[in-house]
Order: sequence, then C-alpha cells, then structure tokens
Amino acid sequence: MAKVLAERLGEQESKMEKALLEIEYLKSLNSIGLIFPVYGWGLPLAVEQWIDRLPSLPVGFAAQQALYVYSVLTCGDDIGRTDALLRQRLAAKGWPLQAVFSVQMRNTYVCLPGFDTDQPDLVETKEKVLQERLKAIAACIDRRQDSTKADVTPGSFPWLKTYVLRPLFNSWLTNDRHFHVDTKQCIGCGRCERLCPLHNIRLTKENAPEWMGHCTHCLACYHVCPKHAIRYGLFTKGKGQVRINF
Ligand SMILES: Cc1cc2nc3c(=O)[nH]c(=O)nc-3n(C[C@H](O)[C@H](O)[C@@H](O)COP(=O)(O)O)c2cc1C
Ligand code: SF4
Ligand code: SF4
Repeated sequence: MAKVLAERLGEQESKMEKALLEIEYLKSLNSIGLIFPVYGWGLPLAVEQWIDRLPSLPVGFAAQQALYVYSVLTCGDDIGRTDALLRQRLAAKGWPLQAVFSVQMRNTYVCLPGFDTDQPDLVETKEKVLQERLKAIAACIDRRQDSTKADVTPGSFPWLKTYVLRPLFNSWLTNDRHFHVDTKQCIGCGRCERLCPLHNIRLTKENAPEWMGHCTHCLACYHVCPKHAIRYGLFTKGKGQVRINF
C-alpha cells in the first residue's frame, strides 16, 4: 500500500521502524504520509510507540515549513475513532494532521469467534474498490487537501469500539501469550521467525517457534506458516490464512 501510493505520488517510501525523523531532516520535507493498519479500532502498539519516539515540533514549525501530514489507515471493515486517536497522539508532539483516509483491504484478523479471513469474492470486490479509492486519495494528497468525515469509515458504534472495547481487547488479546504451535504440523522452516517484524520469535532446539513477549499482534507469523501450524488459543481453529509474499 505505502509503496503503491509513494509511486503514484512520486514520493519516497520508508519503513516506519527506519524512519525516526530528526528535526533537521524534517526541514527538507513538505509532506509526510503515515500508512498503517488499524488494529482493535485503534493504532497498532508498535505505531503508538513509534509516534511517542518522534521529535516534538517547536511551536510554529509546521506552519513555517508548510508541512502537510496525512495518514492512510488500512482496515478489514471499519476504524472506529482511530483517526481521533492518531490526531491526539500526534498533537501531543506538536504534529499537524491535515488528512486521514481509511481503505478496506483483506481482513487478517482471526483471533476471536466470528472473525475470519474474507471469502474470495469479497477479496476481489475489495481489491477493485481499492484501486479506485487509491486514485482518489492520491489526487487529494497531491492537492494537499484536508480530509472530510466522508474519507473514513468509522462503522457502527465507533466510540464504543475505540474507547470501551479497544482497551479490553488490548489487555486481553494484544499479546503473544495464547500463541502455540502444533508440533506435529510444524516443519521447522523458520518463516515465522524470519517474518516477525519485532523479532519476537525464535526457534527452539527442536526447530519449533517460541514467542518472547513483545508482540504487536500483526498475525504475520500465523498467516505465513506454510503448514498452518500456528494457533492462537482455541480461537483460530478452522480459520483461514491470507497469502503473504515472502
Ligand atoms: C490484531 C488485529 C486487529 C485488527 N483490528 C481491526 C479493526 O479494528 N478494524 C478493522 O476493520 N480491521 C481490523 N483488522 C484487520 C486489518 O486492519 C486489515 O486486515 C489490514 O489492514 C491488515 O493489514 P496488514 O496486513 O498490513 O496487517 C485487524 C487485524 C489484526 C491483525
Ligand atoms: S509476527 Fe507474530 S509474534 Fe511477531 S509481532 Fe506479529 S503476531 Fe507477534
Ligand atoms: S512457519 Fe510454521 S512450519 Fe515454519 S517454523 Fe514456523 S510454525 Fe513451523
């Protein structure tokens, strides 16, 4: 997603973990896009931590630089009030946020009853809509427009989801305590270990994954396993996987 948008806009793509922005570097930029998935109707833990490490902008800096900050939030269904959480977190650092867009993509969340990967026809529909939506978003960004309420999909009961359900979701489910591996299925290929963005998995002497307690719950390990051997408690029984190019 970030790559596609960067290409359309003629901008440079950078992974969040590598882009801890220094004030001096910011002086050379006039627009910054933050592109990340919505987890539990809010920001992924790793994104919250990244924002907290950003430099605080001096008063007047953003206006002086005419800095345009936008965000594209990817989701399976809806974002609740993630846009408000993001705006508030950036504002605490003196950062502006002129535009927030949400886009629906394939759903990766499978760890609760009733949540599963999308059926192929839904994936296809989402993909078609996405292409058109990206064109419209790129045009707005190109014109450095402010977004409107219509640019995000809060879904039903957004306040309840973000401010009541999200804290419960985070304290019970945003961790790796419930991950385990079906050792009869696991072939010890190490794909889960290599793909984990937080290096939170290591292979034991028996070549099975072991989780080390600092997880952002992206589920990349679950989806990338070629043997579908990774489980999250009992909730992933019979659930699908999305294809990950790796
Ligand atoms: C832990 C987790 C929580 C999620 N929470 C939401 C959510 O609150 N709303 C939503 O529409 N999609 C949710 N999703 C789905 C993803 O946002 C969506 O499939 C997509 O943005 C994933 O992108 P990624 O492959 O870059 O992680 C969640 C996915 C995960 C793994
Ligand atoms: S790959 Fe697995 S262990 Fe690593 S952060 Fe994502 S969910 Fe957690
Ligand atoms: S990706 Fe699957 S098969 Fe490979 S080591 Fe991890 S759990 Fe085992």
